[in-house]
Amino acid sequence: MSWQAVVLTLFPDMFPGPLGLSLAGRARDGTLWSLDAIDIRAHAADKHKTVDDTPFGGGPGMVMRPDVIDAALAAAEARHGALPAIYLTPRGAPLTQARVRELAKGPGAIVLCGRYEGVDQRVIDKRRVEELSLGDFVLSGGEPAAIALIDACVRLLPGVVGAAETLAEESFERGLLEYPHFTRPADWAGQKVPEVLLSGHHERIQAWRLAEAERTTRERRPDLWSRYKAA
Ligand code: 9WO
Repeated sequence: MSWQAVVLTLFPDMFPGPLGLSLAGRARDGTLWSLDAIDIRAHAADKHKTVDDTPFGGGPGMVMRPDVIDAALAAAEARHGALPAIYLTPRGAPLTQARVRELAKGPGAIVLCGRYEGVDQRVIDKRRVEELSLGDFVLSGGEPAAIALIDACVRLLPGVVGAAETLAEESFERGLLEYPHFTRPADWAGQKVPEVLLSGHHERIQAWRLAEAERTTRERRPDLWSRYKAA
């Protein structure tokens, strides 16, 4: 059974987008993973296809109606069976590589893309939709975040990325940021590649890479660094 990505969006034409190219695109032949973009507007009840309304309590913007989102989620589950449902929002819990790994190991995910100021909280709660954030910033909608989340999951599916060890070595698996990468030419713009990387001495190269991953993490992400040191 291939990994099922189901996206609920007001802009189905945004998909597959980048997911139709490169690694993810080649794997999307239905055997490794599949993508279904469901138009939320198709599940609006009235003849005007209304999907939003003004916020109770006043304030700027509009809110997506709970009945419309509920109907779209029901259609997704009817079509694809029970899948974890995720709502990408700045209000969400931080997405982690550990959560990505869990999702990639499962049957797939329904990804709800909000627009306007967001989705009525009652349908999120009723359907126990998991609220996740990619970072502390606000997009114009959830679609770019959905593409990122699906890409992060698809690249972990068996057979999508060639050398499994490439993934195994990923520093994130160890809770560290990646070490810096270099390629030819060895001398570029007067800057040379670190000598150790040209030495062919694998233990020294591995030690240098770990030291660089630790240095970068300590300098840029004290939160990750303290967790790594405690582990
Ligand atoms: C819109 C808006 C308009 C006026 C005043 C305040 C406002 N807040 C928002 C807003 O947060 N809109 C979001 C748009 C609602 C959920 C979907 N959208 C979204 C998701 N923007 N950014 C994300 C997102 C998702 C995951 N990780 C980071 C950001």
